[in-house]
Amino acid sequence: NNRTPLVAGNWKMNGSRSLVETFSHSLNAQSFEGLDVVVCPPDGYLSMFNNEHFSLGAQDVSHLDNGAHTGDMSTDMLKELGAKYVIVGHSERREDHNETNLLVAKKAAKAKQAGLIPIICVGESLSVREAGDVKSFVGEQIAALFAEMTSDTLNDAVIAYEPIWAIGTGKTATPEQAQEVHAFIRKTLTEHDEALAHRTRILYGGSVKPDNAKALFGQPDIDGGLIGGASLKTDDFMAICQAAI
Ligand code: G2H
Repeated sequence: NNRTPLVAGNWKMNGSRSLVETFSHSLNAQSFEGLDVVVCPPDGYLSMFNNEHFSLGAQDVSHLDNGAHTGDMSTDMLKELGAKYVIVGHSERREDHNETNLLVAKKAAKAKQAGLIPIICVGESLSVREAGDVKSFVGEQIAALFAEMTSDTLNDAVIAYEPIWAIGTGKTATPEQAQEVHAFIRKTLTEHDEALAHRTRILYGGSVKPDNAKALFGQPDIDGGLIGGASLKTDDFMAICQAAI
């Protein structure tokens, strides 16, 4: 395939001004030929980066333009702060803020419309997996996107498969388990638009570490990773980036 691999670090509610400086320095000292590298810090840190060799992303965005929505950030604000990407529908937002498939689809559509690249997260809980319902569950999350977006508007969007049972738990999906769902997601996209399915980058997320990254990224339908815990240490994050090249 000719998809450019992508590694995105999701700092979640972590980091500091000094970590921003450390990352700016370390990542700019490196060149990542043939790889897109993205760092997604809390919004307030976005404009503190000096990002010559990598891009910035936000961790969430409002599906609305502006107005009386205390605490929310708009696509235009994120763009002014330097974001090129935005994560939408992370399981922590779905859980902590009751975000539904419909809202996530609206956020993704809004991001695309504003010229941001959405990294749309999907993935099942342990109970869904144990019940054998992974494909119907993830299939519904993908189908919801097409209710708000066409294959034209989904163009260039990124999908991240993050099994909830593997997030921050140290339990990674095996490369085979991940590949099976990635292939399913690509097949689901194919049913809508074959060219879109071929182009779309599908990232794996959930306890990716330097020592398991290579095997995961080596799978045919895994086009990089969304990295949480290991994205807070420059050495680990850069080792994971190297594994994707
Ligand atoms: C999944 C992932 C990054 P971690 O949430 O989004 O986090 O790598 O810590 O499991």
